[in-house]
Amino acid sequence: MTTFKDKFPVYFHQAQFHFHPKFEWALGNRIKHPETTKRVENIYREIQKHKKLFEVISPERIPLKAIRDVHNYQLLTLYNTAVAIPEGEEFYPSVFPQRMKSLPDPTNLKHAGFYCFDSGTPLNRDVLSAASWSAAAAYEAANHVYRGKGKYAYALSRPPGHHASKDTYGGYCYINNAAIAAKLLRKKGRVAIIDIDFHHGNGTQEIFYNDDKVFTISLHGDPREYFPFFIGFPSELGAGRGEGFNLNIILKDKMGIKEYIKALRRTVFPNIKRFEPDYIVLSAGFDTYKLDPIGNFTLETEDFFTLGKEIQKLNLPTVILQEGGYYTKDLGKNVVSLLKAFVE
Ligand code: OKP
Ligand code: ZN
Repeated sequence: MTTFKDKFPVYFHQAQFHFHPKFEWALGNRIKHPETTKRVENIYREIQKHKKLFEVISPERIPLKAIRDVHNYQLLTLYNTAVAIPEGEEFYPSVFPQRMKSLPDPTNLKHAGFYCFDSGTPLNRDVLSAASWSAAAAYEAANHVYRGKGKYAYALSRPPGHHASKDTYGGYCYINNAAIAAKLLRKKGRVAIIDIDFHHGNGTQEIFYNDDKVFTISLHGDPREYFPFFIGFPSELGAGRGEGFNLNIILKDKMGIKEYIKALRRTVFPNIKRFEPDYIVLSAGFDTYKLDPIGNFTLETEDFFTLGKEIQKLNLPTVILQEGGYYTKDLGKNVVSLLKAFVE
């Protein structure tokens, strides 16, 4: 008798295609928004090309409780307010009160700046749906691993999540997908989140800053030069019970796979081994790619396999979540290259 191996699960919902941010303000210039549906289309297409390896699964609706575990009521109310924005329009806040004395009202779109920290993350009628389904994909990928259905799962989570905190959105992120996944997994054990996106995972760091059961690790470009600019330094170690459970590693401009692996082996893995996690959540950004228009590293397509193998060799149940990556043409190839390291 022939036995068939389960295919590698890819969680994705069609509603994630229906969100089209138009612009972002980048250093004073209005540019076309980099977080396009072309990104998901390219990944989706590449995954369809490997039908023998992957199975696309549409997630169920995410329990509201799972989102409320990560975000506060006001932020979600604001997304709900944005559902009333007319079709084809989007809203960018232009006043950011920085927690000055204020009475923010999340049912008033003009107050959006209280909850937002950049000008690249528009609100429109589709945000709530697209971000919820993105979170649902992450939740089900985590649940797949949580229930022991398989050791690995991937969520094509788009919009991405790692910049969204409990009460703020920004950096193209509205709901923190990695936090949704980690909150579920931490019910059964310790979780290490490894963020390999080019940008610091500030939202994820903040959500677990006081948590000693979730170790947040981010490797990224220098925040003095790159988004999110004001956070992501090695001196940020966690606080309270969470002290010692946050790790930031700044990598040099133009850095390639050799230096990346060196940072993993020298700093990340010894810390992970000491922590003894039961699960890994991998915030997988591909804006470290050599041709990426936003990131400034020099990884090649094959390097994502090498990088994935390093993490796979930890031999732990791993949930892989899509974060950034803006060189659309090669994005799918890069994603599949990383995922192949986990295909058994
Ligand atoms: C989101 B993720 C570049 C301006 C930067 C924000 C970058 C958000 C990155 N023209 N704007 O971490 O990939
Ligand atoms: Zn990024």
